[in-house]
Amino acid sequence: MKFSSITSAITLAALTVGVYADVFLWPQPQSVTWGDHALNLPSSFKIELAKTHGTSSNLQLLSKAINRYEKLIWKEKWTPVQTAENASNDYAPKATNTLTSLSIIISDPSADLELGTDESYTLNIPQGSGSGSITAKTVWGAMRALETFSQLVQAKSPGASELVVAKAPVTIKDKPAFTHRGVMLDTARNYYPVADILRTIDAVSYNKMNVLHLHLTDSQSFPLDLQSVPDITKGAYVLQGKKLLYTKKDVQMMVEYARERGVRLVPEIDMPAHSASWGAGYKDITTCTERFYLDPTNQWSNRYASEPTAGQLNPTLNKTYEIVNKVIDEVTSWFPDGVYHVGGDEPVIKCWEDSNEVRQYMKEHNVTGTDLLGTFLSKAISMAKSNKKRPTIWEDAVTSSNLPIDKETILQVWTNPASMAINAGYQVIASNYNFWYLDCGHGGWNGNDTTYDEQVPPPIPPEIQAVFNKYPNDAANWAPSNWGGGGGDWCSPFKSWQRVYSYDLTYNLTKAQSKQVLGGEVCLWSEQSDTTTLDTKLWPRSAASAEVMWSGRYDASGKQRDIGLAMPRIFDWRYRLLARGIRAEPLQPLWCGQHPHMCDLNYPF
Ligand SMILES: *[C@@H]1O[C@H](CO)[C@@H](O)[C@H](O)[C@H]1NC(C)=O
Ligand SMILES: *[C@@H]1O[C@H](CO)[C@@H](O)[C@H](O)[C@H]1NC(C)=O
Ligand SMILES: *[C@@H]1O[C@H](CO)[C@@H](O)[C@H](O)[C@H]1NC(C)=O
Ligand SMILES: *[C@@H]1O[C@H](CO)[C@@H](O)[C@H](O)[C@H]1NC(C)=O
Ligand SMILES: CC(=O)N[C@H]1CO[C@H](CO)[C@@H](O)[C@@H]1O
Repeated sequence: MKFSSITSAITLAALTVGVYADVFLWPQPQSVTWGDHALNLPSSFKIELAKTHGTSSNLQLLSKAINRYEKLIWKEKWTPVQTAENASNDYAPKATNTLTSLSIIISDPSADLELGTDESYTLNIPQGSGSGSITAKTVWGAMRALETFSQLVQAKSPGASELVVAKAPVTIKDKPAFTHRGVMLDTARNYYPVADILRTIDAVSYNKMNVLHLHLTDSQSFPLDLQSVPDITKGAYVLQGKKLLYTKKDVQMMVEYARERGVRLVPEIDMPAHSASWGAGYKDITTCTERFYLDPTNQWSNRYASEPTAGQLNPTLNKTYEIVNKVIDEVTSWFPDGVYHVGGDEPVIKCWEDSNEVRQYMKEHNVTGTDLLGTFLSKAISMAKSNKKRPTIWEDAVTSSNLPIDKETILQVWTNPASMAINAGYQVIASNYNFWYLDCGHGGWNGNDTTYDEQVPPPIPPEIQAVFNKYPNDAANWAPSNWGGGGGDWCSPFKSWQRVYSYDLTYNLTKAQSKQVLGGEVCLWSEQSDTTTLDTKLWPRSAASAEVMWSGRYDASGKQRDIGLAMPRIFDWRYRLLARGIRAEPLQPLWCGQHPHMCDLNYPF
């Protein structure tokens, strides 16, 4: 009798210590060890910069980051939405102590944010009362550590206003698998207000990504208010009387906002194709802008452009290069990052051949359209280099046409295997559209497309039936557009988070070749996206890519990371992004997060 009342007293005491939910981190650090204590955060809890390290202006940025994260943890008071995978992972600590502060030590505070910046860090939370520590080489690594720390902190109980770090002592040793970890956003097919870009920078940094690549201009619009070419904004969208522009002030604000969060803004002005919008102000330097993008045969091979609307820069005129030079000089001066994207994708020679002037030039100089493309890109690349920028271009000009482009250029690989670009001598950024194009799977967007009108599956066309007669096993692949097919979208299906997560950036590459992969970018082309859809299209799928690029496709033991094990963490992370103001789309019914693995495709365990 007496004995049992003592046991119940002990049980009561344990309950007042609290039972904390499991801790979910995203992206997964390279190494974590957990303990079985808990640390309360008193309201006096402080994150401090150790006093010993000089006066680099980067430290002021770090101070701002410290302020942000101090506010964030108290505002967020995170209560995990995901239930622990095993009930025993919801844990009752052996003891509860106090975390008085977190102290940051940086060894190289003047190291700048650039391609290749060291972002490694070590984060230590002790078991007993006292101070935790972050050690990092650079302030940029310390910013990543602050993000991780914020994810360790949770409400003491659901909805409580006290904070706790559970599972202490915690030791995290971390560094990214790839140096270039980005999101590409197309601001030309549809325009995004500046606030959207700032919010995207927030989300990029929460995911420990470090690049926002802005595909600023395209054939449809030129939203950049450049001063050196004043007529260029005649190519900007005007919507209900309002010109949709990014001014120099806007850009400076975005650049600074991004830098404070350890994010590089890489600008792209696409050329020589995807540039009809230049023609609104400078018609004489463009070709085929008055054309429909297809010719009357409607044959793809006879197109003037790969989508509406047609128009390319004329590569034979001195005036073209004068204007291109002004544009590149000014854009590179607005965006301080060391990398500049020259564009270069999807050139269509027929658009050039449409011009009498260009045809005449080709004849006189005995050059092909591909020669002209090589000349154009080489000139644009050397303009970027003369502004001390490392040029990047979309890969297809080099891999499809074998052009002799400066080997310092980074090739962004989207359609061909990375090995093609690497074997040709280039470093690459991986963005294969089969995995990382976030616009895919949304149906077609052409007007007057009657292919959707199929009330019943159409009969197999005779020429396809003939193939199946020969290769019956392939017949299962037959899918009419609306009946299991692509639904009028060139890159369907939709790339689900699992598909995004499965992309192996170094697939089929040797160790030596893999070293040439700088990282990757998920891409959102904006034909069917604007401010109303931005967050749901980007998040949480870009977060899946962020873990691939930070943690790597394989863990320390060489094992491929598992979609099943990632599910509960990304489920919780999506809710955390929501709490931070990012309208990330749901991945599953809430029920699934509350019943771990009960929504799995295969019988659990
Ligand atoms: C949960 O518990 C089961 C059964 O003991 C075990 O097989 C599984 O690995 C555990 N999962 C995790 C994530 O701890
Ligand atoms: C264009 O520039 C080239 C090289 O600078 C020069 O030789 C040529 O005369 C120029 N052509 C015209 C039409 O100005
Ligand atoms: C034109 O160029 C081709 C390929 O470089 C070459 O074979 C041909 O002899 C040239 N023709 C003239 C007239 O120079
Ligand atoms: C794999 O690598 C080989 C050799 O580099 C290359 O020829 C092939 O196209 C690659 N295949 C894929 C699917 O990447
Ligand atoms: C519904 C519709 O407008 N259909 C038209 C689409 O374009 C073709 C080719 O010009 C016309 O023949 C259709 O009438």
